[in-house]
Amino acid sequence: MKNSTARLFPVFLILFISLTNFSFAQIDIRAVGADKVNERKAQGLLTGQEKYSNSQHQPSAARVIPPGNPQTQSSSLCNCWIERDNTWQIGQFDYQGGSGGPGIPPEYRNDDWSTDAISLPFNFCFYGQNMNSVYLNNNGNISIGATYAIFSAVSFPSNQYIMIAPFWADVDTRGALSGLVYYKVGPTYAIFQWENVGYYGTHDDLLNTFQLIITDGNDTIIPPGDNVSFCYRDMQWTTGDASQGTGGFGGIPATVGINQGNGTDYIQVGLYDQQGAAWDGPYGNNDGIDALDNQSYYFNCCFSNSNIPPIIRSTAVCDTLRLCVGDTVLIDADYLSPEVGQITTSSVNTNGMNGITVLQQTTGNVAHIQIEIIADATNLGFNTIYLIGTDNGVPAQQTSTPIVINVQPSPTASATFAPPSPITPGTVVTFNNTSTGLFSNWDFDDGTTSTTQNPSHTFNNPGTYYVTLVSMNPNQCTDTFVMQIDVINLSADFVCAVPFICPGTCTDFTNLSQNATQFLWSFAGANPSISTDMNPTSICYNTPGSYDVQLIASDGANTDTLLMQNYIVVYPFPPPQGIMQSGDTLFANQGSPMYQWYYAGVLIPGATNYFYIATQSGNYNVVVTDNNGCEVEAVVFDVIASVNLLAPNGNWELSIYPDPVKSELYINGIQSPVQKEISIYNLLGEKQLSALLDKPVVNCKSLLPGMYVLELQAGENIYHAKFLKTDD
Ligand SMILES: [Ca+2]
Ligand SMILES: [Ca+2]
Ligand SMILES: [Ca+2]
Ligand SMILES: [Ca+2]
Repeated sequence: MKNSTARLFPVFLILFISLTNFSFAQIDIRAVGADKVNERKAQGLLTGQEKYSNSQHQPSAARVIPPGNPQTQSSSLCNCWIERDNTWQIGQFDYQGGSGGPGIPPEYRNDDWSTDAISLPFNFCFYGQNMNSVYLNNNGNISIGATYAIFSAVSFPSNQYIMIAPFWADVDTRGALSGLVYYKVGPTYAIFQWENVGYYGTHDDLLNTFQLIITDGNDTIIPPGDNVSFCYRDMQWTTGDASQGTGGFGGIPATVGINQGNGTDYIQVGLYDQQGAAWDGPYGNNDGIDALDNQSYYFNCCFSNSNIPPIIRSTAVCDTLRLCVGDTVLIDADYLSPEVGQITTSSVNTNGMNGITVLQQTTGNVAHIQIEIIADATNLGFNTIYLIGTDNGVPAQQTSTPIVINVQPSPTASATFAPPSPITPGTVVTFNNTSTGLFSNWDFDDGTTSTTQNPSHTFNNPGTYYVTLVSMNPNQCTDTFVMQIDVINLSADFVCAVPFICPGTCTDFTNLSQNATQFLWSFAGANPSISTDMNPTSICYNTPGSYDVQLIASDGANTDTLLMQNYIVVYPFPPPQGIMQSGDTLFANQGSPMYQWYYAGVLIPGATNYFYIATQSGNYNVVVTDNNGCEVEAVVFDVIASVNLLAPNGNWELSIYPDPVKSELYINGIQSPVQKEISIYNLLGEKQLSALLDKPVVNCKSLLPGMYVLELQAGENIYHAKFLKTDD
């Protein structure tokens, strides 16, 4: 929309401009009244074409700084900015203008005013013509042939304005916080600087800082081959209130570029109307103000009506990059065609330098290239590489940007240390520096450092330490070497779940060591007697006694030993067992706390008394557990079951009747008057009754129906008989 307006606009304006210039420029601002002009702009009634003169303007020639001025310094792609000093002067904005003027000495704060022509003591080549004076206009531009009070910019090309515009927008330096516009003229250059300038109307909340340099084309203040430089520091606003801006943005965009006024010779960098750093090239979308921050642009605007070589845009390209071997640097550059529709390609000429990789390379109206340089030992000293932008104009033009890279040798950092990691707290570590650099800087990662060549250091606390050695050459190139040292609390510890065991049994050990990786166990009196397992199992002890266990835990470098004396207790052997058979009743030795009978190797549930009445013929065994829980076993073969008789132990017999019995059970054959102890067990060996008998009868009425065993103890003799109890 804006571009098409700009193209139609000039047809009507050529005559109009000369007319308006003539008419307004001749009217003294004092005759019109500055307040009235200001009021009209505030009301939106000024077009910017209106221009008034100031009859009280006193021409004062610009000071020309003599050659050899020590303040002159060259700018570079890396640092285009020329610092202002006391050889500069404030722009005298009281010659011609519109709103907000004329400026009043000494600061000449104003809105849309211009200086009188500033003479150039050199030829400034502008599209084929040598220019010897320019006007400095407050609104971010200089012009040739006429002052400009216009505050709303137009897109280039335009056949209206002969203008070099680092930032054509509605600058307003009347705000209290706004800076001023300065300039300096040297023998072969002129510099113009808008320093922290505010925007219309009188706003100073956002400020822009930018610089314009023009030269004779040879001055080294800007890179060779160019005669115009735009250089930016922080840029913060784009649009004044009279250009439909709000809060410094929106409305009619600011224009950055150069315009010869013939509709064909021009350069445009972009049109800016918004916050942020968006930038898609000179045309396309409007651009963000921060895309200009710290940028530099160099142009040769001496060519007339010809294809302009691509223009580089880069902040990273310095005149000399100093790199140490191994350093990595990224360089980004854009090449503007800059003509609408032209396509530029980017490339790099490494010129024999190694370690250069093209990471990004795009082609378009704006071509982008990103290269990575890893400084290589094969390129010590000065190297020159070239970033190149080539357009597809006729004839094709190429811009080759030299980048000088000084590669410095780097040392190699390396070291050894002893004893090896891991170490235990309090260990003194001795470092042996094998670096090639002259200077060493150690960081032990515990808050202490050293510059000793071969330091020793004590690590007092457990942890992982990254000891860093920086080795440095006299040229400040460095290399870094990092060593990991683990400081650990090594401890041997273990437990045995069952440290009290029966002879002939085995036990297991559980490792509780910390930070150990290797283990050596010693088991006195056991089989095996040593083990290197982490958790040894099946450590067997045959002989009663108390035994030591020792564990030596190691992390490969350090050891810790734990000796547990008399830790394993092996119980005495349990008393031997045997089975005696009496009839169908089997007797183990009495007096042990636990018995378990087995028939044919199969556990008989409930058969846990010291005797068992065989209910079927075959092989029986009993496992007897002693007070320590140790077991012993006895076996009896070929038992004949169902022999129901009282066992008299040889010399006399007893009998019981009736059988089955309902209540009174009589025992016949008891030798009186010896007192007898009687007990009745069920078949599981559980005692049901017991009594001292003074006559040979037992009342069995309370017994449940079933088979029972009567046990009679007379002195040292014990007798057994089986009987059946029935219901009444
Ligand atoms: Ca202005
Ligand atoms: Ca900015
Ligand atoms: Ca754009
Ligand atoms: Ca071009």
